[in-house]
Amino acid sequence: MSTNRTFTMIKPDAVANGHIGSIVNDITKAGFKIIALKYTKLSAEKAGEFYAVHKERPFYNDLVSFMSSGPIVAAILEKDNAIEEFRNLIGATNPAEAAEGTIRQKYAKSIDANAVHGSDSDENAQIEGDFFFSADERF
Ligand code: RTP
Ligand code: MG
Repeated sequence: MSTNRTFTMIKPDAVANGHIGSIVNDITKAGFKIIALKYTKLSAEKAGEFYAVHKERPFYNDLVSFMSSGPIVAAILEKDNAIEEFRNLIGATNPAEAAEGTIRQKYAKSIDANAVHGSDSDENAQIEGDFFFSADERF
């Protein structure tokens, strides 16, 4: 189990608003190494599978529909203490509550369209990375 990796997606809102380059720049400037990177789009079925853990939550259907509404960028990132460091870099789930200088504070508009995803545990980082990337897509 690698404790120094996390998984992220640049969500459809940030892609549509032209923030891919700025967000990748913020991520690499913060000291994360890119292990894998992909520009892709989730079908509604795949988005539902990815977010299955939230199935019983009231926002599940909106989340699945939003996450399959346009292309995303998926990535595996490496840094010491990656999960916590990355969640600090992106800020609170609700951008209105995200700290100054965080990715969500800078690029997100709402709690639904909140620019980026960050894994919440080592176990989920592994599962989420495996969802998008095969072994020969990691460097
Ligand atoms: P993420 O998984 O995207 O990194 O976000 P997170 O851990 O900060 O938040 P999580 O609780 O895992 O929720 C996943 C995504 O669902 C949307 N959400 N909406 N309307 C709401 O109350 C609500 N709560 C969560 C957000 O887009 C969140 O990123
Ligand atoms: Mg989460």
